[in-house]
Amino acid sequence: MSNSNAVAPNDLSAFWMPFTSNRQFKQSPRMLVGAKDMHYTTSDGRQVLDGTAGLWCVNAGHARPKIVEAIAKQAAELDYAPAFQMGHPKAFELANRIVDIAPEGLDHVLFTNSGSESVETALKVALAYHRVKGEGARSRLIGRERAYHGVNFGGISVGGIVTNRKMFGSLLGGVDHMPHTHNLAKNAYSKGVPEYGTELADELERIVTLHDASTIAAVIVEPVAGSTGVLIPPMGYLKRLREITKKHGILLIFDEVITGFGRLGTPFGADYYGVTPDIMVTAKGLTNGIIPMGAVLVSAEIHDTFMQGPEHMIEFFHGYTYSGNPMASAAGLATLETYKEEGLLTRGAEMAPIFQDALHSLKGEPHVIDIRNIGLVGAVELDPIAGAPTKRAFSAFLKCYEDGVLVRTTGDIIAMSPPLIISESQIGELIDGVRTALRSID
Ligand code: PXG
Repeated sequence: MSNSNAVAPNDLSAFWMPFTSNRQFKQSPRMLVGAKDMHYTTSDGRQVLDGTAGLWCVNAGHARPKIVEAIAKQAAELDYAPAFQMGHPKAFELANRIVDIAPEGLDHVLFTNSGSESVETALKVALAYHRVKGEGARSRLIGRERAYHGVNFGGISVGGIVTNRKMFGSLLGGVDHMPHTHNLAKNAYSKGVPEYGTELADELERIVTLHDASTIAAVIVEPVAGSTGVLIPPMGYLKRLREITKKHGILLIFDEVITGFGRLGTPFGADYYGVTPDIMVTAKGLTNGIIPMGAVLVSAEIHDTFMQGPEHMIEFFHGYTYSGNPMASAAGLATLETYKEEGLLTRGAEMAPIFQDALHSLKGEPHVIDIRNIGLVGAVELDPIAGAPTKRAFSAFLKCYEDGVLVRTTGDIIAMSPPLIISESQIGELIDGVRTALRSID
């Protein structure tokens, strides 16, 4: 393929790549040089089916014209505006459009530049909210084992992935964790929301009893834990967390960085489960992954609590140089328009049964010990090679890529989260790619 971008850089050493086996990559690089709709183009001119929406973010597919045009136009019109004590119209417009599609009761938006920053922002809002209300003793944060809430200090403190935590000292104090909800013995090969384990939500009552509710600020959970390998909470679990938090005056934060913007077949995970949190953390799909941006939604009750004191005073001492920046706002607006025009925030619900059937056809293939799915998220868990965890899934990933299909792996779990525009035949192609890989690896 003649594409001037297709020339691979000749020295890969300077870039220390994120969450990557750098030495393995630099020995045999996997370089992407183009993308359109459902496909990437590689530096050697191959087409690769995107089974992961980039990193769970390109929900409308790649290089969508409306978004591309909006960014180009915005760059020429207003490239940057100071984020503090100044405004520009598109940030306000985008906040309104987000509130329009968000669950009822989430009425105000703080902008960030990533999921990790959205998490930090949400935790800080929660702590400050109680303090402004005169309940500053509520300083504890409760997360969950195996949770992923980004990579900054608050996020890894409430997060529960050991490899992401163990190198970084004692983290935030006053954090406790609920147990994760993964239960292969009872829930293996569940289709959609698994049946067993609702009572795990009652562990929150135990934690509240241990510390006393008056010391707890917030509970944070992913409606579906994505990064750790697609752990879908059991039936009734999130409703129960909502009841317990409400009863004790504890804020409930949903980290919807992955589940937001149509991934489960509903606009947000909160809609899928019929549970509204006090704070919702988003990023990724907000701008279709094109320009980094996150948004934290809060209830009117939380927002209004801060709006007091002298009017010339800053109400919340927090924000980023790029909060709501013009380029990201333009990308966000065009993305939400694309979702709306094409019905993408609910298309996942139509495609989910097709995806589910295709995915579960992998039962019985070599190494497979579980398959799980919800909306357009799927996971295939493999039996790890004794003494070499993660190796088998990584081999499957490499084989898939060689054969023209992009999947993600975490531990020995293969995860899939294709763009929401995926067709039935492309679902077949994706699953067949995984099947071929499973049959060819050790
Ligand atoms: N919260 C959740 C629930 C996430 O999944 C973040 C926060 C952090 O977002 P940023 O934008 O700071 O990366 C995430 C990110 C994967 C994968 O393949 C998942 C994420 C990022 C990269 C890869 O599982 N999730």
